[in-house]
Amino acid sequence: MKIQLIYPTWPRLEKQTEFHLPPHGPVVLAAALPEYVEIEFVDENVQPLKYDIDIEMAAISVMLTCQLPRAFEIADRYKAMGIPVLFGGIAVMLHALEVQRHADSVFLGEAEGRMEEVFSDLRQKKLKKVYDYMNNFPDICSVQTARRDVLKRELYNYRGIQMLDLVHASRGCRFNCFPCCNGFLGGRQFRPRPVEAVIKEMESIPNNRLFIVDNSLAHDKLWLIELFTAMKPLKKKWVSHPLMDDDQVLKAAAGAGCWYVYQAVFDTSKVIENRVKRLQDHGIGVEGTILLGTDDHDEYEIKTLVEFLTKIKLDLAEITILTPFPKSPIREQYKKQNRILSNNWIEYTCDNVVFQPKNMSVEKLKELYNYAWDTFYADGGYQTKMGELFFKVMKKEILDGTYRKYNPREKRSFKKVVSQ
Ligand code: B12
Ligand code: SF4
Repeated sequence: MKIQLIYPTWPRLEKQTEFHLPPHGPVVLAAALPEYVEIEFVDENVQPLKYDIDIEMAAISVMLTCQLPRAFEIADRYKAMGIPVLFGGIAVMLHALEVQRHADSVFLGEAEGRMEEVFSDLRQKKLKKVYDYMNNFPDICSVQTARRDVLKRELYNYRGIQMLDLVHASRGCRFNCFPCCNGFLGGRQFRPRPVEAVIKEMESIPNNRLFIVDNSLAHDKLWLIELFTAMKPLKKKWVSHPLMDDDQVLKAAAGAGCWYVYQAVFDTSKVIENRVKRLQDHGIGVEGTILLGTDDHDEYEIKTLVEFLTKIKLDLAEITILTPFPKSPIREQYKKQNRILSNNWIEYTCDNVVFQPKNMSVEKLKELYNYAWDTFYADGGYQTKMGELFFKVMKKEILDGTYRKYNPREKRSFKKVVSQ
């Protein structure tokens, strides 16, 4: 049985250099499909979608809200051709009712252990309208090594530089930060994968550079140390979301190849300044993630924050405009206050103002957003600073003998690379 698995395109942040990472949700889903399912995978961000292939179903994987408009176009076209359309992924869970209008079937939740049911229904032409597994999480041990073989790897490079492969070591997050939908999606309970399963998956990836996409690596100190200790011999270099601010953890992370981390910079306190310094002292780069437009932001606050970003010497800054995504705590608040200005999902890219800011006009917030990017990157653009980070990783790789020139067609396994 053949299906087309589609990852629709989405608009990138205008101020950021356009780069494409390999999708993650679809390859993790692919590992959960029954063996008899043959997959033709299309990542529309890097390759054209062709509708003239012989398939029994179009399966559309949607991660971002701003991916939905394009996903709906694709679904409507397939439905008009009489081909059943199944939707799944993060944005599908967040926009379940709206998605149902464009789908034959909608899958909500995590896919592991649930796909035999869906495909057996498809075979009998009895697909259900909704498969609802929200808050009914599969055993974390059932998460398999993702099927990266369905990707066309040569499409993921930036000017000849090898992009990172995405991998996850845990699900869930016990925090419930105001702009985030992860509490709704993966639940408030931290669910670590067994370390052996993660290491087995990492070993299988023919790329020395990884992005560990876990919500945050700040939940369980013992598990983190166990994970990093086991990762050390792999000599991978990796990027992640925030790391636990603990000397033992930072040391173990640096020893395991931590290249840089994302760190939210939400105020100008010593706590943030020291945290960034501690990371950098361990040789870990820092990409600050900065949200503009919260209720305590006025023009003065934003300009002071931007000055602080430069002062604390972040390696990179991803500055975005607060966006009230469905199912996030902040959206509920703004809805009650009648402050949502647009529900046009294509604008939910994090560089548009889609709500009424408290202390300034929409135009002023947009102006300050541009000011923040232009000021932070005044002495070298995004590309230059990103280049410097890549230079750092190359130096680390040369030092431990894992550096190799990128050859997209090379099929060597990672094991051969480390034994060089
Ligand atoms: C990786 C990631 C990215 C990568 C994506 C790379 C790529 N090539 O796709 C990058 C870094 C580019 C990215 C960017 C952004 N991201 Co992001 N990202 C994530 C992250 C951390 C992980 C996603 C993931 O891999 N999850 C693990 C996989 C295994 O889970 P999954 O996708 O749900 O898949 C499972 C099921 O859903 C199911 N499934 C998946 N697809 C399908 C399909 C079918 C048919 C079926 C049946 C099942 C199914 O099977 C899988 C296994 O169970 C999530 C947070 C999170 N932890 O989920 C945020 C997240 C998705 N991102 C978010 C945001 C806000 C953004 C940005 C808009 C803003 C920003 N600055 O971060 C930008 C985009 C800006 C722009 N316009 O360019 C929000 C989503 C908001 C929204 N509603 O749109 C999230 C949820 C984080 C949050 N804090 O709330 N992101
Ligand atoms: S922002 Fe990060 S730490 Fe906060 S709830 Fe979301 S995933 Fe968890």
